Amino acid sequence: MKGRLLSAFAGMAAMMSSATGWAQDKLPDPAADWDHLWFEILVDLFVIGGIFAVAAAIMLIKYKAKSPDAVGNGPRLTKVQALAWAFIPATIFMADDFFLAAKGWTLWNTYRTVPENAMEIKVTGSMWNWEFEYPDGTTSTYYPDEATEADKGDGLVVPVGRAVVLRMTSTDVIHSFGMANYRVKEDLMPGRITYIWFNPKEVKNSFVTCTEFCGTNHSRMYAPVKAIAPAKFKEWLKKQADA
Ligand SMILES: [Cu+2]
Repeated sequence: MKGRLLSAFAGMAAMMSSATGWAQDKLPDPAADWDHLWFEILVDLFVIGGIFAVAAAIMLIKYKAKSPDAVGNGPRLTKVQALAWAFIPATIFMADDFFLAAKGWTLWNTYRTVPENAMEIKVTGSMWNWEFEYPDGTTSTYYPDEATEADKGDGLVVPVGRAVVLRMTSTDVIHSFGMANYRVKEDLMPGRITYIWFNPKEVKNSFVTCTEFCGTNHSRMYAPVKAIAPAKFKEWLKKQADA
């Protein structure tokens, strides 16, 4: 437990130094931070869960009634001892919960703070399609049911190494833009503009799915998300403009 507390303090110190690290020209990586926090929550659940399971098993065996009419003789605790037994363990376990909750808020802050110079792409959700509009007016979309790749479209294409902010709205019902790979999800609503940002740090093909049931073709409302090299992205944009 001492080791856990120490590592908790080390974590807090690391968090503070990473908070000052914001000033440096380094792009935050919310997806990696999300994974890190999720791992810590799992460790927390299993370690604390394990402690309670072992303690429960030991007490079940050790204090099992030897005969049906056995009368227990538990230790008599003073008021101070009883309170200490209740509050000290509770404080230790709660400290870890508060620590993880604080980390969650810190991560949420990262999610809601769009880095400067992020590329803005407008996203319009409609039954049942995503449309992406780039700063130069280029649009891209994806229709999975079309016969040829060309007719389907490219979906969301982004250059690596730069933050991308999506400003999103819907023309009809509530949709939700979910990119599991980038650990982001946000609703789109008619009459409102919502946003998410992500950091495509490596060349990778992933996809976006609608994660809010929005009618009969909800399950067909997906599109590829292609993070490509900046030079290739430039080429792609130019090709779209020429088409
Ligand atoms: Cu939808």
